[in-house]
Amino acid sequence: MNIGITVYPTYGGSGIVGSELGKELAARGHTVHFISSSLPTRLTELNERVRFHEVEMMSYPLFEHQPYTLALATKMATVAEEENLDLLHVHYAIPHSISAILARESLKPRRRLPVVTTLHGTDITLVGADRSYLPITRYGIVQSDGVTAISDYLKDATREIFHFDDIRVIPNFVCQYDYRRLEVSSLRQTLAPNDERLLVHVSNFRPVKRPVDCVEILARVLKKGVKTRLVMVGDGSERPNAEHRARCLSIYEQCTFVGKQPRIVDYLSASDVLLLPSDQESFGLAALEAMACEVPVIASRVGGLPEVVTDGETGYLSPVGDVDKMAADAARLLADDKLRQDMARRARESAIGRYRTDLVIPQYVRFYEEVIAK
Ligand code: GMT
Repeated sequence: MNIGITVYPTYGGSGIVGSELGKELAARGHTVHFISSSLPTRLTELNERVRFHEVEMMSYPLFEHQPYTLALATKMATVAEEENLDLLHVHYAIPHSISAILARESLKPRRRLPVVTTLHGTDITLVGADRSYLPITRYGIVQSDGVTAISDYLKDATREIFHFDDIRVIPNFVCQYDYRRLEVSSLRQTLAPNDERLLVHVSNFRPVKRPVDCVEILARVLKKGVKTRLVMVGDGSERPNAEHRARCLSIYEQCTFVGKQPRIVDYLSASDVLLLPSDQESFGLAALEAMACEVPVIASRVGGLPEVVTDGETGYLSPVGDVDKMAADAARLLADDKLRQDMARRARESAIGRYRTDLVIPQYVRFYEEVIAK
């Protein structure tokens, strides 16, 4: 198949999922055309089967805000014609599904261009549900030729908010070969030089991820007498608040803020437990990637996280903001090697057993075939 894929190139899990999906499809013989404002971060290598088409934006003094949605629609239609696309798959409903539908309609009746929209979470629960975007988001979803969601939770949320439920749940996935525990003793030595246990948090440090809670959890774990450090991977608006809180609690020396990192697997492989205390999480790709690297997860019991993390088996779940319980669970795990190692093994088994690429990518391919055949 010849598939067009649009993602947000620089930010968030939906861009990662769309980019990895494209690479996996290409590895299975399909040709993938990424259509986006810049090269998606995870797309390090372009070749005959993985191509990139940049959306060009004309600036004009009259445009207070550049009409990206229209420029994207134009590019989608152009690529569809020039590259003979069979289907357009957009990740994140706003504004990508609207652009895709405009592109599809502009090509009628010359060419058929089915549109598949994958819902990732905040496009429904935060942005899409906002009064200013709700009707147009609903339109984009209803008008798509096929809609997928990354968890049962998100399908249910979409039904409730948008009264629409013709949605196929296709979960996020992880490559079992790329995401596995590596030997990274020198990184571990740098991050935990005195043989401390190591907590890790990986996110884009937006308020919804509650990174400040990670610092609160570390403070409580240390009070329980477990020698521990925290490595904070990523960057975003909450990072200064997390750093400030660590200074206030006099534990800044036990934290390492490393910013955005290209080799997340190395940081996961160096760590003992992942903290994901999010306010909302429709799936929790960070949890899945950690589990694949044998890192148990301490997370909030929200959204799709209970589908990914099994409480007491592959990690522990707590109410949002319950840093006391999260710290108690973390301390127990960090102090008990046998408990942690058992959980780490089960975490990998669960991640690979349910979400490995071989299981999930064919679900997308089948869905495309069904949509094209409609
Ligand atoms: O929350 C983010 O990091 C960004 C956001 C996105 O759309 O890029 O993530 C959503 O999609 C991810 C990939 O499918 C999911 O793993 C995240 O759970 C989801 N985030 C939220 O629902 C808050």
